[in-house]
Amino acid sequence: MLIDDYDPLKGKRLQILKETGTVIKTLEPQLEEDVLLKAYRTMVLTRAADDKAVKLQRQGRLGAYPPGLGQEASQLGPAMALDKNDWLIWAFREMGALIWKGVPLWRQFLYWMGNEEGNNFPDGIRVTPTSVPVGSQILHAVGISYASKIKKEGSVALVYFGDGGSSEGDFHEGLNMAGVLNTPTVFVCQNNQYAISMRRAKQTASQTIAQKALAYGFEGIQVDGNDLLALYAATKEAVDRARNGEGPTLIESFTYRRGDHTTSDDASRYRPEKEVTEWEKRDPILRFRKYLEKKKLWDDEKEKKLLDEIQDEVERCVAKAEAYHKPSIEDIFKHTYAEMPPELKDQMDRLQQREGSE
Ligand SMILES: Cc1ncc(C[n+]2csc(CCOP(=O)(O)OP(=O)(O)O)c2C)c(N)n1
Repeated sequence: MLIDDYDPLKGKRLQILKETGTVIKTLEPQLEEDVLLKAYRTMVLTRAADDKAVKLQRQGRLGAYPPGLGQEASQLGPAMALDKNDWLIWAFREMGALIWKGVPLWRQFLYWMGNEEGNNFPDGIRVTPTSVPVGSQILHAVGISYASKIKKEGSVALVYFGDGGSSEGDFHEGLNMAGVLNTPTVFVCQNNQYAISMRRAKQTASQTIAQKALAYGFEGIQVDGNDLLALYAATKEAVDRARNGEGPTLIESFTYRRGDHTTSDDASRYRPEKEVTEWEKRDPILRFRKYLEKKKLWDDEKEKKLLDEIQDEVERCVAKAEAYHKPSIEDIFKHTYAEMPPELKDQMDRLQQREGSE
């Protein structure tokens, strides 16, 4: 039992895969080879798509974008522990988790290009839309999982948020109700050490974020956020517990944002270069690649082939998003209320007139 053994008050952090690519055999999750290879592909694709999104923003082809460089395992590991009917509720930096859940990559590009249609996911994919208001999605997750419990659906809701999100009222309200109602919710805090320029140490005086779960009456665990195997294993246990009626779990994924907060930010103004280079050495993708190599599942030739394939895939997705029809002015207004209030209607009319006269 990982969660019971990694009591956050004892200052322990779960790690299964070491930086050298070796594993703690007794804790190694038993994943099929094709799942391991798909996981590696997903992380490499995520990094390539993320890098492309930043470049597109610089070329004026995409709006503001939040890069996820260095957080690929932190995003993917938890998502891998979900079944098809489980819900994934995200913030705005979890591209890899969405790819795993089946959200088309081109729709993600489309969203950041400013088209709400990017949030229109195929039927049957239980992923909520992007949530930019920090922390609000935590409440949605608790509500969704409570509904699942009442309806005896057997589905679990997993929600991502950041260390900054853990300071919001929504976090405390959400965790409190999840504890009281014993909901099947898995809270995943991607502690990437910063909320824009605010360091983790200024965010909370608690030693860990995981330990906050204890005050709400359930378990918390801190996991190495650059270790895909540890994240998968801890989340799988949390998901199984939730499904068995044992209630919520808070997982703190201890990781690092190596890029800027968004393309509107310049992280070099508030964080030392040395800190970033230290974290580069803990790169989650490289670590996982070493693991696959030790298992004789990967080599340089396979890597080259994969990179070429992924380059093509990313370009195809960008082309598809760019070819998608532009949203109309009306689209900006029409999805908020069933019946549009007069002041919104007035704004829409004025904008339509202005566009018409240009
Ligand atoms: C309610 C709310 N307040 C402020 C903001 C502005 N804002 C956007 S992202 C962000 C920091 C979020 O940090 P964290 O939760 O740690 O997630 P990260 O961006 O590091 O992934 C802030 C303050 C917002 N979007 N919503």
